[in-house]
Amino acid sequence: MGFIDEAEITVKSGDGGAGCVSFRRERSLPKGGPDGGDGGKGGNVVIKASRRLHSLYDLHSKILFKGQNGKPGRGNNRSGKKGKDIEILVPVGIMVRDQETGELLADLVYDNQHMILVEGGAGGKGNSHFVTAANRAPRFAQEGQKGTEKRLKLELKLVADIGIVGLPNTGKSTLLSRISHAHPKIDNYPFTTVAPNLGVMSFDDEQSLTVADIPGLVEGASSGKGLGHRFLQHIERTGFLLHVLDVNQPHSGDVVKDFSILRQELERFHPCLTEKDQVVVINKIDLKPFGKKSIQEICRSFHDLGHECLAISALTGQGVEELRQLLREKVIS
Ligand SMILES: Nc1nc2c(ncn2[C@@H]2O[C@H](COP(=O)(O)OP(=O)(O)OP(=O)(O)O)[C@@H](O)[C@H]2O)c(=O)[nH]1
Ligand SMILES: [Mg+2]
Repeated sequence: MGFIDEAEITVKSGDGGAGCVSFRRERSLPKGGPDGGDGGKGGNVVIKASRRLHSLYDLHSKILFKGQNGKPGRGNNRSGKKGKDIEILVPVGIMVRDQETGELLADLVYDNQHMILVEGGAGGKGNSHFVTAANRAPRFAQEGQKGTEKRLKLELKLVADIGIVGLPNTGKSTLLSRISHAHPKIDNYPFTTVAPNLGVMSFDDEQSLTVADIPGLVEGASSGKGLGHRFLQHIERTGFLLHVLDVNQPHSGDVVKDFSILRQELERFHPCLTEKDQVVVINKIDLKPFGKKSIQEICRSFHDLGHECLAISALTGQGVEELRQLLREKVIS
């Protein structure tokens, strides 16, 4: 369903460098002791989540990620250089599984979260470590440990920052297309949206937020009406909700009542959905509000109920920039 993106990759950590067999050679010390240094550790393969990325697209061209090998140890007790780690950058919301066993190795859910997927092999010990009373001049050193190879499956379940909810035909997809670069299908009938749409809302300073627009909800969705509750799972993990209401043609004849119908359906699905931070968005203010109340009066009714409220026209763009800035303040902080 829309949000899921998959990739298969192979990761291999670097081999450890070999330990060195060497003896001190100095004019004053013709038979110097062993001085072979240790091999360097192999590089790790690390996975890191970044909120700047939104798809696994970049990974498709690259399928092998390899940590650098450690360098061998040298004489004079000099250790070999450690192999460099390699970092795989992925979007936030990535789950990593072992391809063979299916075991979940990582679930990266916040920005900059990272973990080692395969640890580099240990460097071998140089011959100076193996001196014993019986053998003062060991002629052997340890091999470096081999790196580990794994085949992994990456699965992206985007965790949107903001979810747009509303009754059908209120302008949710129009709003998404205004505040982000997404181009969802928009039309003047209910249930135009049949699967979630996802957009990225970016700001001048390169900050960005992901927004999910889900199909319209109707009264009785919990008993299977309309498209039901099937898509609400996608906004369960969002931190913020926008309730979009149609001020021109409210379904129940009253915008405030429409809002309570919506809240009730969300509550039935999961009470956590009504506890999220949220803003009420009164849409279609380019048209005449239904009934006698003015836009200001409608907004006041929402304020009186304790909800923040913004009046916009997703079609003409009026109030949309204010909404974007409000979201930026509330969600990026
Ligand atoms: N006049 C006016 N029309 C709007 C506005 N916003 C959306 N519309 C119109 O309302 C209709 C429905 O818009 P959509 O964005 O598809 O609504 P939706 O909430 O996504 O609908 P579903 O996906 O079916 O639930 C379309 O004809 C839009 O052009 C607005 O601010 N003003
Ligand atoms: Mg829609």
